[in-house]
Amino acid sequence: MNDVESAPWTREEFETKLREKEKYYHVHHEFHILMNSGKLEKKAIQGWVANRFYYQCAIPVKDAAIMSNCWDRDVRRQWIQRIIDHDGTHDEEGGIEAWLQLGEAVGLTREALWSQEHLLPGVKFAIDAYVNFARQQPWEVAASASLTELFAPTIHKARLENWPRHYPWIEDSGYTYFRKRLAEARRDVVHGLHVTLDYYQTRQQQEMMLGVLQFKLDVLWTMLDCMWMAYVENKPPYHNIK
Ligand code: AHQ
Repeated sequence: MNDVESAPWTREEFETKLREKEKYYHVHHEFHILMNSGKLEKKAIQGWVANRFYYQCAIPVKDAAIMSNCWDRDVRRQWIQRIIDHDGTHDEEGGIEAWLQLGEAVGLTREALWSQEHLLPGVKFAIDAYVNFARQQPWEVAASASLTELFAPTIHKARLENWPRHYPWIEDSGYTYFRKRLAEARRDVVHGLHVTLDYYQTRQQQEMMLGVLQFKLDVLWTMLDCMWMAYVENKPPYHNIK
């Protein structure tokens, strides 16, 4: 390997490499393409909301795992906001409550979400892989996996623009989460990017980080593969077993 190829990328070059991963973001998955063009049946929307509830509940657990590995008080004082954003506080509800309202807005009960009765095995495996990754990796590596949110504002905006038109049966109260997340994702990405651009110094480390981001992109993509089988192909696990 000659010197030029092994030289670390500048911060700008590194950030560009990260942003080039947008093409693998799950907004481009056919499930989301059908969803945002109004082609999903009600049961597919309900299935997505119910399965994504497990992801929303996993995020604060994942972020607590990151904090449990982090000895830097200043980082923890910033990172804890992510947990509060989802769990809420005694005074103000958070994203998990907003997602329960999305569940009710699409015709599911809160109990149906909490019970995990719609949770597909493959969706659970993908999400649990992300939580376990955060438990086992150095906190900076787990933190950098959250940078798929570089691409998240687009997807929340797409839902807010397309769902009311395509799915008029969904109550407006369901959109609180997407509106809330627009600002939170933008704020979280600033911190996540700072941690990432500081931590990965050598070219080899920077290349490794692209692999970390691809792992998280794979988590999101795989979740939708499972939902495609269940709610578009109508072939949930064991559908053919009598
Ligand atoms: O609602 C989402 C959320 O709270 C988070 C936290 C962040 C992380 O720590 O990995 N990622 C994330 C994401 C959320 N919503 C997803 C969506 O499609 O609505 C996108 C997802 C992400 O981009 O990782």
